[in-house]
Amino acid sequence: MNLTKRILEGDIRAASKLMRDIDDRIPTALDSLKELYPQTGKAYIIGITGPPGSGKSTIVDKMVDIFREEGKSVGIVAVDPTSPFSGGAILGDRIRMQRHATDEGVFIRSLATRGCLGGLSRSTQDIVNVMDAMGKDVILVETVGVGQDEIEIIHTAYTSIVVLIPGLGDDIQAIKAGIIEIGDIFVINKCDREGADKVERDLRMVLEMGKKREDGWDAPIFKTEAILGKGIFELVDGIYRHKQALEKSQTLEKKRRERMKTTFLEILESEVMALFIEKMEKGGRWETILDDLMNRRTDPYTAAERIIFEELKTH
Ligand SMILES: Nc1nc2c(ncn2[C@@H]2O[C@H](COP(=O)(O)OP(=O)(O)OP(=O)(O)O)[C@@H](O)[C@H]2O)c(=O)[nH]1
Ligand SMILES: [Mg+2]
Repeated sequence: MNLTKRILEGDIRAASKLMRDIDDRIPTALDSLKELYPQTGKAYIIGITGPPGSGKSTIVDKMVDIFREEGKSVGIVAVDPTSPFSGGAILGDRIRMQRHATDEGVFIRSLATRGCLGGLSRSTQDIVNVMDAMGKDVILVETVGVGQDEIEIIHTAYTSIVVLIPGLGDDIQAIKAGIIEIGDIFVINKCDREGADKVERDLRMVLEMGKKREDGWDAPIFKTEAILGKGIFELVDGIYRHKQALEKSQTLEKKRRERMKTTFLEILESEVMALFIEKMEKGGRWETILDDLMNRRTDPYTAAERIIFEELKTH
């Protein structure tokens, strides 16, 4: 039986094989992704981001308990852009979900920044699509909230959760610029620690100062103590309420459309780039172009236009 068929039947080993092939950029992976695509679009995608060590994985782990109790199957993608050590195999330390490792209804995959052509966001999307086609009801994407990449990844989610912890101090100002806008739901985790109320007050202030959201959604704040599972039920309920609000206001359709556009542009971009790079490498043209640029015989703008023009002419 072929790989695609096995994946559609929920075969975990087949799915893992495809995900490895995607990582290694094996050309047949693209064929499988094409075949799987019609079966995607059913899963509900949730993004969770926040500072390193804020408890994202612990929260995910506890949410999975609830989803499983409700009979939902779950996919987890842990994006790990900072660690040079991971690469699809780490399921141990950084991801605290071993408890679910033997559960057939939970599929966990971690992802690093390597193989960067097309970007982390594209790779995440591919993996999410495989899990979606496998029939996962809920897909959780965990990413450390530090840079632009993470924000892009979060855009693929329908509900985005931003995790903060006490003791961030003035950092909330720094975070504000980047990730506050993307939060549909906020979590203050590690509420057993001192300062949870202060973070909450600060966050509320920042949220109130910000402009009112177009979709009319008022982002709630949940206080959790994830290691003990405290507040997680309320959080999951908050996700369901957000989902309902999205459906009611037809924003979910809009989000799906936007997500589609991002994916398509990313694929287009990476395919076009791959094409041009291959072209330049083949003809040994890299050196010529670089020489010309170094000697100021040409400028990078003209050089780029020339390559594009030549390519278009030959088609
Ligand atoms: N005190 C306290 N510790 C917590 C809580 N939740 C999680 N932790 C601990 O915080 C540490 C980091 O938790 P993780 O869930 O791995 O955090 P993370 O955000 O996924 O970390 P990275 O993926 O490495 O960025 C672990 O030692 C957890 O046990 C909490 O509510 N209170
Ligand atoms: Mg983690």
